[in-house]
Amino acid sequence: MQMTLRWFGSKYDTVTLKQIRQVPGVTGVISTLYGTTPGEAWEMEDILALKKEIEDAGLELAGIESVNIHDSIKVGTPDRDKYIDNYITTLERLGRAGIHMVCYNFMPVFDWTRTELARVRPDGSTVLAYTQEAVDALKPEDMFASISGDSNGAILPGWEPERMAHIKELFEMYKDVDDEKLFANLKYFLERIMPVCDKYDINMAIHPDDPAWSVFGLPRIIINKANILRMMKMVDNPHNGVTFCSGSYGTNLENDLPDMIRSLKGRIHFAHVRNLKFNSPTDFEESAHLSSDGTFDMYEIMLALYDIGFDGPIRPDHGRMIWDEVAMPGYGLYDRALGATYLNGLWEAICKSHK
Ligand code: DNO
Repeated sequence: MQMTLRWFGSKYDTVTLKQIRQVPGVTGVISTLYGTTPGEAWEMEDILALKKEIEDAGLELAGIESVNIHDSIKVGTPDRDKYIDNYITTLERLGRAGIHMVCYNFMPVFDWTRTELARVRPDGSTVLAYTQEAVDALKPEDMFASISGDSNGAILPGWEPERMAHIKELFEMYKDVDDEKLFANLKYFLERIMPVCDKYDINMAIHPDDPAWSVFGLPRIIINKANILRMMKMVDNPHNGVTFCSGSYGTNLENDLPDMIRSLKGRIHFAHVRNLKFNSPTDFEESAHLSSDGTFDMYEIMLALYDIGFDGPIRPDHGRMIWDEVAMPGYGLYDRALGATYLNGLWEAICKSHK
């Protein structure tokens, strides 16, 4: 596996490539072209400039998170082919630039959803948190405003204000889309992009829905073992793969994370590894990465990845805000660096004990 951190680009991130380079064991970053909107074809020169900037800092661009999918593709409207053509052009250019892993999601309207961006924990750190009760009390169009005050001025991935301004129209677009329709639209999209993925050896890695259940009555399908295996079978090509995100699948306590990992052998192309602490099955907060601070057995998760021969990029995921850092919630430097170091420690111990 290759340890990486997500990086939001020099224009948007408070964390620098130089700082990332100094986190022991981190050799790459995961990034994207910020400033592009879903549906457009990326320019080759922009891709190459991003890659060069990262390489000049002594790191590798280990993959893209995300090339986002236009809502017309998810909804399956008649103009979807135009947007799929643009997606294919982007993949072609990424392939030609030597980039072989692309993370994306198929969540309607909202990307990941949290109800608090700065819940204070007993140690004074602040974390992202979610309660179903808070969501149930809100109208979707008020969701963005209810959390944006705590974002430290950052634009959260998936919560771009331009999209949120059209939230009512977005809900309208999805009104006839149920789980089956979403599966069918995902299949259509994957079948169209697989030839270019085969040609350039691009591993597509779908990110799970977070939380792993329906919010605001919207359909959500990438939520559990049965559904993800259905998706793998539906387009049975190794380039149709998964971002295994422990914190997203883990929101549903019925998901057995190590078992899911083992069932996805050969199809996990990217891993997000983090821990959650549950106060009730529908009230959770993002703890430190250590097993002892949360609910998941992080050793078992890393062991399962080791057992299936996982060799893609991995990253610690959202961290706590600690040591007075001011950064995008979940994406400060300090706690993610601690997370990377901890995961590297687990991995070293697993490798040595298997010699
Ligand atoms: C949240 C992230 C998600 C993820 C997308 C993938 O921090 O894990 O926003 O990047 O869902 O497309």
